[in-house]
Amino acid sequence: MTRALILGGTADASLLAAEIARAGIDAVYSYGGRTRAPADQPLPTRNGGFGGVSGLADYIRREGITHVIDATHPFAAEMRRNAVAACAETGTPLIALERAPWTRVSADNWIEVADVNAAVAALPDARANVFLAIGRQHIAPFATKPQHVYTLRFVDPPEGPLPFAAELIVSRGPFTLEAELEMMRKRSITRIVARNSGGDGARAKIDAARVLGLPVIMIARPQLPERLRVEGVAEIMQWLGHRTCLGA
Ligand code: 3Y8
Ligand code: NAP
Repeated sequence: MTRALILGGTADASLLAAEIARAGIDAVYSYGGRTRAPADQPLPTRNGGFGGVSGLADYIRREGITHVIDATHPFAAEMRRNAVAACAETGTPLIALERAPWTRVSADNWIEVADVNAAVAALPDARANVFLAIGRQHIAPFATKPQHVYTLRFVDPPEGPLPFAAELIVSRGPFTLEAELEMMRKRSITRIVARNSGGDGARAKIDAARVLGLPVIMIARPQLPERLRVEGVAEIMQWLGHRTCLGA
């Protein structure tokens, strides 16, 4: 009897949860506890860490999980690595639902970097108007270049003071091209820092940068251990042995 654990927290994971609920498959949806009011799901939901690899392995055994679907974000590297290790330890089938990275088109002006520190180094010395669209957890390194005018965007209001002076937008997305164009023009943004999340929920800022001819410092995805990965919900449903109304 199938009992699936969905490691969620993304728009794709929400689409998958809807399909799994529609198919009547026994499943649990898991959030990491990062935001104050995560979106509701049509499945039993848990919130917060498992307690590392051993905590996840214990959870799998205790809850009788038969399949694990890693539908977390491409930058949720620790969760993704833990899922590979815990599923290997417990012999549980694992599949990743992972959207393709965005690929640069000729009209894009991208400076591709490996990580946040390289993104800071890629900023010019001369004052620029920088939109940091990388969330709340990884902005501290930008404090080493305080000469810039920063606009940040968080899902929730910050608990404490920001590590440097910045304009803050609190919004959870997904975002639209029109709204991104209006925001960038209003704030005279001259440069954007983004992570190559892929998917549609965050790509509007990349399209807006192209329209406005703005450079994007694009942070590449972390390297992850090999595991079975697909890009579509229908393929996950087939892997679970269920046909889907998506027509696959
Ligand atoms: C808690 C679940 C939906 C899902 C929305 C997607 C789209 C909008 C794009 C920008 C970039 C960023 C950030 C972002 C996107 C979707 C999707 C996506 C980027 C929620 C959610 C959770 C989180 C966690 C949050 C991180 C933060 C990252 C903001 C829910 C809304 C920047 C990633 O304050 C914090 O601690 C927030 C942390 C991890 C990255 C960071 O390091 O700060 N996502 N985002 C999930 C959990 O607890 O398990 O609250 O409902 C999900 C979504 N975020 O409903 O359509 O699917 O990708 N999320 C990035 O760099 O791309 C925003 O602003 O342009
Ligand atoms: P991370 O750094 O890879 O994970 C750190 C720890 O958070 C994990 O080791 C685990 O704790 C816990 N965790 C993360 N995701 C979890 C989940 N879905 N269920 C249960 N525990 C989880 O993760 P992150 O980058 O902070 O992402 C956290 C959540 O936000 C994920 O659900 C992810 O899909 C979502 N999200 C992240 C981004 C992003 O940019 N990273 C963007 C959009 C959405 P334990 O070790 O204690 O088990």
